[in-house]
This record gives sequence, structure tokens and C-alpha cells, in this order.
Amino acid sequence: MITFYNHLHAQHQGKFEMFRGELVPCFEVPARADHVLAELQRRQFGTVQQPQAFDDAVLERVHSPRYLRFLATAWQQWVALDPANAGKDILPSVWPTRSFRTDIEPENFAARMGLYSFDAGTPFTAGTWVAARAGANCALSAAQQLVQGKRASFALSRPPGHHAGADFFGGYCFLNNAALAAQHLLDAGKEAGISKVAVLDIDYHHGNGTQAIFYDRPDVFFASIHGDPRTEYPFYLGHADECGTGAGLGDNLNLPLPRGTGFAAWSQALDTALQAIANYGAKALVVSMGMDTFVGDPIAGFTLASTDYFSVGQRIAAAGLPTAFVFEGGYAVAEVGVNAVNLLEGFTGA
Ligand code: OKP
Ligand code: ZN
Repeated sequence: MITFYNHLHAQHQGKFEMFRGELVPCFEVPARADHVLAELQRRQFGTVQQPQAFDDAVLERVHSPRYLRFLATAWQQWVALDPANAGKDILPSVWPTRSFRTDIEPENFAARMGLYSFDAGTPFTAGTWVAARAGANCALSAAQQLVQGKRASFALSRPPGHHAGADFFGGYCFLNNAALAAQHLLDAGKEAGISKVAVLDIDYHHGNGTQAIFYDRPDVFFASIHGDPRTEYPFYLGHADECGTGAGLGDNLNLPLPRGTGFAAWSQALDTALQAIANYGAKALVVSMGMDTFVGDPIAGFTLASTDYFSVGQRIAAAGLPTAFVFEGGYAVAEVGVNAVNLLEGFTGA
């Protein structure tokens, strides 16, 4: 299996996120991807390649043009406010909640930051756009492998993507890498017979961005296993009664589980999700591969063990679909490499 990796991910290195009234050091750090890369190399798992470049038009298949323009220019706008800003990350502080208008892009920079975001935990830095763009290229390259008939691929991308919507960032995410991969499978895979795609999201946190992007679509099935949003981030989406809408009705499956859930119940949910994907008739699979279900994760609440990930990979492989794995969360930095490669080895049967 080919892994797509680009060192530019490290250009996104947030300093602090807002937590309980204080700024605390970011959990989403470059070392996460570096540990996965090191473990792939240590076990000689497949090959590692640079991603291809993809046009902005490919990003516009998922994200709005005005959002992409904002991301591409946000840092220069920030530094233009005050040259001293070059040494500080950007965090939003004001948002257009219910009853506010979002159709008019404000001229005030802080107001634009809030228009395009949903939390104060996602700093925007000097290198965020470059890193996010490189990460999206990894996900798109992984999808391109399946278009070319490969069985599987891995996008070792950072920052993660599944909380990012068509026109907003948050939850450490800016470009929705998994959604971009799914859309590219449909757009480029038509002749290869890829007419319906499933996204399986196994990150601890609900993939609200991916769900929202495809919620009314019959050509992408979204299934997610995650901490119950009544208590877990991102709180405002991911309940079991969210089944899709319009032409997409029936093509969204949320399997929320209580904080503290272990592998026995979690793996039953995985089998339920995979059965639903089989019933849907997906021709290819994108896995939002969050590794924060691990017992040692500092910001999540499931209790999977490192060895459980072999079984996760095996079960996904048994679905028999061409599969692109896209890296998402996983904040137990020292263990994230072993856990991720265990999953991939479980898949390949190595
Ligand atoms: C991103 B992904 C921690 C608060 C949680 C947001 C978590 C985003 C997770 N102090 N902040 O789904 O792994
Ligand atoms: Zn997560």
C-alpha cells in the first residue's frame, strides 16, 4: 500500500487552543504524523510517496470559493492588521449564531474569522494554508490510487479534516480531506465504475463536516462511530436520528456510544456500520482514520487497546472494497504510530 506524505504538514503548528477559560498547548502537533511515518518505515510497510498536486477546482467540488479565498489569504490579512501579529496565531472570538446573517462577508477581519469557523480551539498559523493544501493533496492522491485500480492507499495528512464543512473550519480541521477523497472518487472514478462511495468515520469525534457536506446526497453514504454528542465534542451534531435528507435520506448512519465504551461494544458498532455500507452498495470506501479511540488518548473517552487495531483493519478489509485511509485524530503521540500501522497491517493481513 502506498502512503502519501508531505513534510509541509509541519508548517501547521498551532501554539494554543482555548480550553476552560485558558489558552492551553495544542494537542494536534506535527509529531503525530512523524510518529506514524517512523513506524511505517520501521516496519517497512509499503512505500511512502509525495502526493500529486491538484487544481483549486478540485477543492471547489467540496468547499465554497469564498471560504477557500479566505483560507488562502487569512494570514496576510492578519499580518496587515499589525506587523507584530506575525508572531501570534489567529483565533476567532466572535461568531454569527442563530438570527445573524452569513451572506454578507464582513470587512472586519475578526468577523470574517468567525464567519468561517465554529470554535476557539483551532488556531490559524502562518503555515496553515500550505499544510492543509498539502494534506488535501495527500487525500486526493490516495483516492487517485483507487481510481487506478489499487486495493488500498493511505493519506498521512495533517491537519485533520472531518470537522471542516463546505465553508467553515474548526476541531483542528480546515480542508475536509476525506470528503475531498470521496468526491474525487466519484468525479475521476466514473469510468472505473465508482458510482457510489461510502465514508466510514472511526475517529472518536463525530465527523460533522463530512456529514454536512454529503447529508442530502445519494451518491455518498456516511457512517460514523463516535462519542455521544450529548457529552462529547463537537456536541451539536452526530445523534442517532440523523439519517440524511432529501435525495440523501437513508444514506447517513450515526452510531454514538457513551464515553468509556470498550472494544467489545465498539467493534459491534463497526460491524453494523460495515453491514450498512454493504447494503448501500458502495463501490469504494474512504476511512476517516482517527486513532483517538485509544485508551490512552488525552482528549477522548473510548478504551481500545493497541492490539485491537489489527482487528479493526481486518474487519474493514473483509468489506472487500477499494479503500483509501485518511488520517484524522489521535493525540496519544507516543502510541499513535504503532496504533495506526497496526490498523493498516490488520487490513493488508501482513
Ligand atoms: C479533532 B478530531 C480538548 C477540547 C476538544 C476539539 C477536539 C477536536 C478533535 N481540550 N477540542 O476529531 O480528532
Ligand atoms: Zn477526534
